[in-house]
Amino acid sequence: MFPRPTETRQVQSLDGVWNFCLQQGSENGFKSRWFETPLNQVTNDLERMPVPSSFNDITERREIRDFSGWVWYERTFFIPSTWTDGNILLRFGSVNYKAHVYINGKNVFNHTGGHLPFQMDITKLVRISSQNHISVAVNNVLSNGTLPQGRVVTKNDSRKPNTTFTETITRFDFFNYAGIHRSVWLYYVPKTRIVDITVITNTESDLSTGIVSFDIATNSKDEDNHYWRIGLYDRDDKSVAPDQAKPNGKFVIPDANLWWPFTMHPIAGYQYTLSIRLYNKTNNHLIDSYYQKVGIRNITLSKHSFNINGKPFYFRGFGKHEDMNIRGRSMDQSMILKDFNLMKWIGANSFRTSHYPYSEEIMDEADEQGFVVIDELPAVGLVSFQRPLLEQHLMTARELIDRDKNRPSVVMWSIANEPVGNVPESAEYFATVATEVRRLDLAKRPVTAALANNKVDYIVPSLDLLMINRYYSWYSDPGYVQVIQGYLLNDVRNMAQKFHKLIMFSEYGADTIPGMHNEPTTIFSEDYQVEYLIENHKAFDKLRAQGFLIGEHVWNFADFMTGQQITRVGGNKKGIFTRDRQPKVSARLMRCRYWGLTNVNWTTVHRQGFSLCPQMIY
Ligand code: BDP
Repeated sequence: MFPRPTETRQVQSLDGVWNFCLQQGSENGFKSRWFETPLNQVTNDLERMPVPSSFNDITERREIRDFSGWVWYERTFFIPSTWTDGNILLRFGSVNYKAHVYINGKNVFNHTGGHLPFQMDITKLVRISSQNHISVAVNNVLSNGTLPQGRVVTKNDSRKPNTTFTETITRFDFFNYAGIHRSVWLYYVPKTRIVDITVITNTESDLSTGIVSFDIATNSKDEDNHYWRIGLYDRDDKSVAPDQAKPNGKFVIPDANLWWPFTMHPIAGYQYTLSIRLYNKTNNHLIDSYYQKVGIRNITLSKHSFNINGKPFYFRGFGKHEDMNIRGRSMDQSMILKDFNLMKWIGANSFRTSHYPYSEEIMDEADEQGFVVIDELPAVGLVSFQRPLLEQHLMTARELIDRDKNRPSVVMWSIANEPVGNVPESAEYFATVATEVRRLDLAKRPVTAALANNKVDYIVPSLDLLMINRYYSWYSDPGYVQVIQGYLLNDVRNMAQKFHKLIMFSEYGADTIPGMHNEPTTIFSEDYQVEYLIENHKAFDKLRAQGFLIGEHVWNFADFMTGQQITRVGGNKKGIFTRDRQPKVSARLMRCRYWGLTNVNWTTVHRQGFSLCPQMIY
């Protein structure tokens, strides 16, 4: 449950500037108990570090940018003197990759895996009457047992004898940003409280009656002494159905406002509020309350379409990254809102959280603005499938589903991106992950994965539908856009015939240096990107006519930083927008394509300039 303040709950942010240092060479902050003393007493090398942020690009020090190993964060904080009756929780939105958390010198929690929240109870460790100290040791090393995988190699610094440095080799191209990436909260909650909420929505076949089923859990051992008041309210705060008195049940809403994706209905992203209140029977005091947003919609797969509220939904959008200059992979509200505005401008209706779960703030915005999300686990480029990795994969799936299970925006779970295809044991591995995801998600969203080529026989049986990443005339035959249509049509028709599953494009794209132009086109120019996209779109349109293609996501929304590789000039440049969110020439092409794929003809769109854009410019 996201830390939201209510009548019974209070929130205090620990975001701000923390102290920071690297643990280098022979130093061992655990043995030397760095968590017990202020960091300025153990090192002269202290930096001031913003939270949330990646640490890599904040300083002018190369060894911090490229660091592999443990880093230490610390700060002090006060607890309000009124926080005496309840419990005090500490919650991190995400820390990449491992975090060991200490409060006043005591280890309170260790967490493995970035991109997902974790929370701990620190009531017994904090002092109300004086300052408290928090330190967090963070490790960003990737191995065969981490999700995603990677490895660290040690190299000699030839300028100084016996001096080494390390390089992280990743199985993905995006920069391995690390640090406290999302907000840190102190959350004061009642001792007896709501601890979990599950909401499942549906519509009756008339599509106008909405059903909201709910199940609420508490940590109470004394249920008999409590009573509930659970209500459902519309956007104007009007009750839409009689209140209920049990922690599980169902609301039936005649003439419901359904949650529709952007461009599918004039009101996109409509959400109700489930008001949950727990009272004490003896004195009628409010024990706890929480307000959960609810979007009513249903998802079905039919032979030829992916349906939302019974209507075919065609995915138009992007593979993205959480990536921005200076702050790296940090949660950043300005970036989030800018990205949603650009996606609306261009006529997209969906995105994939490639290649890891995105911040709750992004997901909230998708719920709110009616963007459809394919929620991806951080399983990118897996090459080996041992038991410890599987355990981590399952744990991450549990954490993600626990976090996002109530979100109307989330319509599918993607359990991997481009795993290698020729390892027989991956069949059982993915079957186990997919089964667990289906077990955990009571809303039974479809399970999918993004596949790089045709060697997918081991994973496909575990998937409800297929996402495919294809780069004809980029990674093969670069410069020859004339190959695209033939190869794509052949490849995708074969897949459709072989597997009999719905298919969507989850990646296609070409690196493009903004400002580079030529005719006839050559790779890396803006003109080549446009030509490349047009040829792909022609193939998509032919495939669409055959009834198994359910969408297209271009790679990538914006340019993003990568590790240093000779195939990347200042990062991956396949963005339709630059890293600072300005349009390349291709943005207008995509705008025509995406709006052209809608049935929308509303005045608002015309006002935004859509009427200037011919339906199909090619
Ligand atoms: C795909 C990967 C994606 C890369 C992309 C590329 O899924 O993460 O960024 O290639 O090379 O294979 O641009």
